[in-house]
Amino acid sequence: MDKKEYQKRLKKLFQEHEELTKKKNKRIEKNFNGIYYRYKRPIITADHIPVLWKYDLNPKTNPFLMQRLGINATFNAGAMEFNGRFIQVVRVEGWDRKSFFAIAESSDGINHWRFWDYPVTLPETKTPDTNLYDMRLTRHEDGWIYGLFCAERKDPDAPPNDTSSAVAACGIARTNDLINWERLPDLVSSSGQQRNCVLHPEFYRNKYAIYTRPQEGFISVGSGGGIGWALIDSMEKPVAKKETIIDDRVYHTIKEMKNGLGPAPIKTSRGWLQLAHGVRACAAGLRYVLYMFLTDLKKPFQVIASPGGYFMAPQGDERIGDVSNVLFSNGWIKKKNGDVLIYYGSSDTRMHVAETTVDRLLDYVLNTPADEYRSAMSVIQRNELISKNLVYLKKK
Ligand code: M1P
Repeated sequence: MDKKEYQKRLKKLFQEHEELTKKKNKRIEKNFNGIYYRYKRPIITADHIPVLWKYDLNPKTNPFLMQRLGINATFNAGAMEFNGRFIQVVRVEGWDRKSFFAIAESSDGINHWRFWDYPVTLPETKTPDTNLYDMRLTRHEDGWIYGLFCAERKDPDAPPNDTSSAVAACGIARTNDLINWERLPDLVSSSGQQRNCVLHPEFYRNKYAIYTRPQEGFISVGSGGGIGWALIDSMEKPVAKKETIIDDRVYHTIKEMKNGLGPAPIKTSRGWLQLAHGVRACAAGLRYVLYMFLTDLKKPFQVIASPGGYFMAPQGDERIGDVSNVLFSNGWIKKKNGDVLIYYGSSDTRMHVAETTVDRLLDYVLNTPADEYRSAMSVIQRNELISKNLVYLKKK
């Protein structure tokens, strides 16, 4: 490539990236379900990754201006407000299939997401991690910001020809500035595998409380599963002596096969709003949807409202990606005015945002009928709604 062409391509790369980050998103008003608004375009994609992270810009060492370290996907981000800005800790996956964390920032939580200069450098424990992903951020009342994430390693007990068996553990790190991270030991629990662990923001009886997801295998939960609750004495030596399942998987529901908590819960006057994902198996593979429930303010392990069915399911382009038919959320932000921004990854490929309010979410969890587990009951629920509506319309 001659010098002129090289410079032209280089300029175009930066221009295209700039244009992408400057594009404004549009709220979808059509077919609003009264619960949340979706936005038209994804908010963070692999193309949002800075040019400097992918290309060697020196013509001497990269004469064809090739991507040297490509990015496959940007998804499943933790989120929080930090110094007046909206922050996502994005799971960034390279062409090499390794995920790492990188912080993207926006001034309104919806538009113009830009990555910080460098990805997060997370220290390792004595047993190096093979893959890290799905960080849940918690601003704990002890003053630290904690990140709990999946630390995946090859199963040391796997036979030599087994190159896929893995062990998932709950990795833990903390920070004050989102730049310098202190790595703490992984959570110790009696279950073989842990993913989807979330730190509750407040102490419970002077102990730290962690929502867990005990499972037997790396993919399958085996006889385990459900969203668990465990108390630990210290984050420096995190040991979950006992896990109690607070939200189980149930036959023929959206969480028949497995489930896992999403972000740290939002505290409201009526209880803790909880967002989770539920998984079922079908001919097309696993289907991941989001669902919600409410837990008691004083006993956050006690479910007090549990709307039936899913809250959000993959739609349109969201249905297609690296792992299709998946919605996954591990980040949301409650704004001071009561608005809530829900960040969700689609099909393990890109990030989206949905917009709602605490009031709407409370109405949703408190007034959506529960799953009654049988078709006949579903018909009764719907008939009741229709009859009530007919009476109301007649009176009007
Ligand atoms: O591929 C779908 C999801 O699979 C895992 O979630 P879970 O532990 O509930 O099965 C995670 O790898 C998640 O990142 C991914 O989106």
